[in-house]
Amino acid sequence: MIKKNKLIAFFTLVGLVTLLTACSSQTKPYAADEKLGGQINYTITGIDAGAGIMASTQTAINKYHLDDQNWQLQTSSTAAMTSTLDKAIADKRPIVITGWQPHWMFTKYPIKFLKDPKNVFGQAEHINTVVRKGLKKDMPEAYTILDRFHWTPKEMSTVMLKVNDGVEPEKAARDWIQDNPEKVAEWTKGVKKVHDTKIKLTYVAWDSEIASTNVVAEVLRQQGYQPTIQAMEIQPMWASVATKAADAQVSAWLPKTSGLYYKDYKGQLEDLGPNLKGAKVGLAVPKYMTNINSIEDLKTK
Ligand code: PBE
Repeated sequence: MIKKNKLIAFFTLVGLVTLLTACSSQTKPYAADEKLGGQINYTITGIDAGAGIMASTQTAINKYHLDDQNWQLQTSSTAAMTSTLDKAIADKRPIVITGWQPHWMFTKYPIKFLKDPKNVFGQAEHINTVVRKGLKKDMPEAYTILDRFHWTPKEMSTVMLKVNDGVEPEKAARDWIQDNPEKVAEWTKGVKKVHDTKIKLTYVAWDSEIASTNVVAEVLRQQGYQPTIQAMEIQPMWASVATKAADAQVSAWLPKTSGLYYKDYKGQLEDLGPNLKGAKVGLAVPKYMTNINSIEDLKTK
């Protein structure tokens, strides 16, 4: 009898130890002397499937031959990705994410871009304003403001951070406009006020686009427009302006990130050029992963 109890105790212990080891291997801090791939199940943590950065990352997986090791890109959302990043950083665990700037993830977390020697993501990006054909004739005031609208990554970040802190996007946009009257005056100088003219902007609900679209809509509202902004997937957003269902969008990350959509719809819309310069897209890791500095390191280190 005693023997049997001992045996049960022994196997319970073995089971417990196995369980603990299994759990702890998921929360193990980054080990520079072990292969990175095995530590994160050869997984890059991504965002929504339609995002340009997801297509570029898939290209990177192929071009850097990460597919030979069965590296995969996990689809989620920006919110899920940043929350996974948050938890990984809290435990100093390894993680590879799809990263871009401007975004508060680079302000809030100690992360770095990986070098991209094959230039899959491109050096720098700009975000363009794209309007429907005929807008200049139909709404010259809005056209002028949209054409002039431009700001810096830092200015965009101010609005993004506020929204991330829980402020309603419209309120964050109004606050920014109030704090930056000279900037707004630059966009609206000499433009006639209008009265209750409807105008529609479409966007994808990425933090950067929530910020820019709300600021532009608010400026147009103060000019006398009745703006509506509508969030949708990236492809319908491009189509909405091309088919004139919407008047404008300020979310065209180029030349690479939205490049395919731009190519498809170029002839059916008017490109007003950059509203923001100095954006960047790529893969990123926490800075404590000191030996991982290039996308090539994902395969070799
Ligand atoms: N982003 C942010 C988007 C554009 C805005 C880089 C995640 C993308 O299409 O990938």
